[in-house]
Amino acid sequence: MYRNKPEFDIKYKEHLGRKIFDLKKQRNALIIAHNYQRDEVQEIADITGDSYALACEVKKAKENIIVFCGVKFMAESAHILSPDKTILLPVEEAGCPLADMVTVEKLREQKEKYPSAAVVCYVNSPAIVKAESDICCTSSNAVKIVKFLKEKQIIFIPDKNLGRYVAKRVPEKEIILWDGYCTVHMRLTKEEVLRTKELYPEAEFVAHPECREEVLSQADYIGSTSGMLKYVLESEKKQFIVGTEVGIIYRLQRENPDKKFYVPTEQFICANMKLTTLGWLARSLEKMVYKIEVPEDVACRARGTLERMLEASK
Ligand code: CIZ
Ligand code: SF4
Repeated sequence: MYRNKPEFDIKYKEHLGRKIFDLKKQRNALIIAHNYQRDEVQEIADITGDSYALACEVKKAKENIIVFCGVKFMAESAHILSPDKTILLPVEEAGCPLADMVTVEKLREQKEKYPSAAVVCYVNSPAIVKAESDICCTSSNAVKIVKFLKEKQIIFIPDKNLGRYVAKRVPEKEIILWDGYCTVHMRLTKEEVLRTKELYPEAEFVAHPECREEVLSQADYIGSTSGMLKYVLESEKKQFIVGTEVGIIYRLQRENPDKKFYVPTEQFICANMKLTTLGWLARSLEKMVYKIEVPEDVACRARGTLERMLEASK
């Protein structure tokens, strides 16, 4: 048997950290990380945020090489909005099961069934599906986008929980839901929330709209990761039960050192987001992998869908 010495891990991280830093300088690259990434990846990144904020940062960046620590649809959106930049995804297979629950073929069938409906596409979707949609949305602007559209009927893809959340707030529209869901957010049950509330009666419950309806009914605040960060920062409360992927706790804790955060289930971990480690990040910079490129004919249409969202959420 061999018992590892704790300092080994520290030295290994230091070594990788230095390597990443040197490679980043050498390549003049920018490292960006989603709010659900591992703590150490968020720590080494130049910018952290949600997928939409990160895509905007890529557009603004002066660097031409961007390492996107996140999942594939996010890197695709970055490339769609900044086609002249090199977008690297450190782990090729880091995908999003929710995004994969919608295909162009199935969407076309639905569009034929509801020819006068507008298609609103959550950012968690493949580029090719964005290209077939009328407008994009994020979890923070979905209500605004649906209200903004003149169509009464809306095909909302692919997240049914977010779609239902929007439908409740925009009753004047008919929202046609898609049977897609985030496999991670769906794991949280109402019972787990109630149990955690019993343990921490002073805590407020903040939840992501990708959670089940029964879970959202228990929330004091519902919003995207950016919305949650803002809400917690501005709140006078000192304790929070966090209803989204655990990676967000890194920033919540860093920005609110005097506040306490509780996780309602140990299962709130997105395996795809956690695939990116410091080792894969270093390799990505070293070998310049994996380049995410959306073919220009698809990118051009998907760009229109994303830009219509930017216009509508002004
Ligand atoms: O849009 C994103 O970044 C996702 C997937 C979650 C969130 O609310 O930030
Ligand atoms: Fe996709 Fe859910 Fe993971 Fe986000 S948390 S990347 S929606 S599987």
